[in-house]
Amino acid sequence: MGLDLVIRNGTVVSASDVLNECDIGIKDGTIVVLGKNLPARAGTEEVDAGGAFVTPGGVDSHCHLSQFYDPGPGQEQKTQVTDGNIPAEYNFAGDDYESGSRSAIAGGTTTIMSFANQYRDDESLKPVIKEYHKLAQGKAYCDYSFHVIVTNPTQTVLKEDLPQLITHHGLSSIKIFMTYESAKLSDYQILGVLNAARGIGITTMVHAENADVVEYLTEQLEANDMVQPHHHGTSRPPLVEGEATNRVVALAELMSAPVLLVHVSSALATKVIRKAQTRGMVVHGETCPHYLFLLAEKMNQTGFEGAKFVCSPPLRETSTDLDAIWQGVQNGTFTTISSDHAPTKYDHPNGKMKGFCDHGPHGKFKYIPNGLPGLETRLPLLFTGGVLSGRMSPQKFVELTSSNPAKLYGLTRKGAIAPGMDADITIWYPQDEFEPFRLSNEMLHHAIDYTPYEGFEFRNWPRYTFLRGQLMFAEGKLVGPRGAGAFVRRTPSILGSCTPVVQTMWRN
Ligand code: DUC
Ligand code: ZN
Ligand code: ZN
Ligand code: ZN
Repeated sequence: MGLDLVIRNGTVVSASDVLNECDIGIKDGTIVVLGKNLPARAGTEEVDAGGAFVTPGGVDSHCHLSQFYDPGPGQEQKTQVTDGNIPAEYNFAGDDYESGSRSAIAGGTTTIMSFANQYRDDESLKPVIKEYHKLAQGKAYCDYSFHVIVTNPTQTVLKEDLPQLITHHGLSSIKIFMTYESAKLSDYQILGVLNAARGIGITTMVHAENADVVEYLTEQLEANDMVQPHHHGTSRPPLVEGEATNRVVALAELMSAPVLLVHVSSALATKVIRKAQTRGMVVHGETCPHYLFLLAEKMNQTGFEGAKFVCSPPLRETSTDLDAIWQGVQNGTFTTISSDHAPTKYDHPNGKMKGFCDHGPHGKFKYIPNGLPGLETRLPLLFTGGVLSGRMSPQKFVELTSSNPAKLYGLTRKGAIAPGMDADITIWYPQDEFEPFRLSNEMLHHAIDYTPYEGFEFRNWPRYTFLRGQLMFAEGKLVGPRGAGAFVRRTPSILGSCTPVVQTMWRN
């Protein structure tokens, strides 16, 4: 067996083990053997990973690319994009598949899952799935899949599209919203979605915030001229997330359906999830680096700069919430840590400044697009602030950033360095050879004009990123081509999807 590539002597980490001085043999983009002193033939490439951690390429199961996820209060949703390019008149302020996936690969992430957002007046999910294939095809630097956001759960969606989602489209997850005028579903609609998704292997991701509370508090704040960016946080206190989390867990229990709470930010929501798990429900939690490393004070800056940190759920006020999220990471409440990369440029009329222009002397937080950039920084932040700071073992790091998201969303060839898996591999620097540095946005590969982690110290960074055996990123430089990334079909979740069935009279 002639190997194409051997990665030598690395400290190879899986979700369960750390293998010292281990070689990885790769053939045709697949890992075929692990061992010591693997043989090389003429033509076998060799990479020295001595003294360095070698981890499976990151799987980022939550990012928003080429997406107009919330047009903002009183604004129409954009019409459909049909030719695979975002029309110039959209004056798009976010990341598309090219810039987003470029940023992912430069941060050690080899698979991303982004969203295909059903238009509110579409009867079916099919058009938007087609549209997102066009938006992504040929542009990506890493592999990708989609979650479909269901904003209009018609009978076509529930009875035709969802049952075909896995078999026909290779997609095994959907996302629903409990907030945002343009996306939110009623409890009645949520029950319908959960009932349709249960038993067919589809994971339902839920954005849990109470829409009415947000609307009410926002009105009260506006009446008192409390409209600056940091009041975005005031309008969404932890109870907003806690109540909605509790409600959707109850709805899921009624339907015996698995759910995944995305971007969990508060102690309250974490506790609700933990309790549901303890009584045997399949309730997964996802959190994000910004809820582990940033607090609400970031929104409280001079001028309008606080808008750079506006996301939903918001950054929390005190370390009580931040510590509870860390605890949830450590005790297994969270299944995955994703970036929730949902960026817009700051200095752009459709970016963060949209909340300023034409909205009075302080701007108005309710017009600021929600979301932060974070695809490229997710792994390095967690490596420095988790692994190297002793808050997370290397195995836990791999579990939460790669193995679990792969299993949860049915990516059967991703998330592990083992024979038969795709050779998606991230090699870090040997720790004693790495010069710590402070991050500045110019070092990043996204299309965004800021990073929330400006000035943060990093004590390691991915040195080489391989996608199916192809070197894509090396020592700070992109070396692989645009279009190397491909769409990956997914299977049902392989992380358990059998919440105990509540006996019902109404369902036969
Ligand atoms: N939800 C997300 O998942 N990302 C950004 C904003 C939001 O509301
Ligand atoms: Zn969300
Ligand atoms: Zn104020
Ligand atoms: Zn998101």
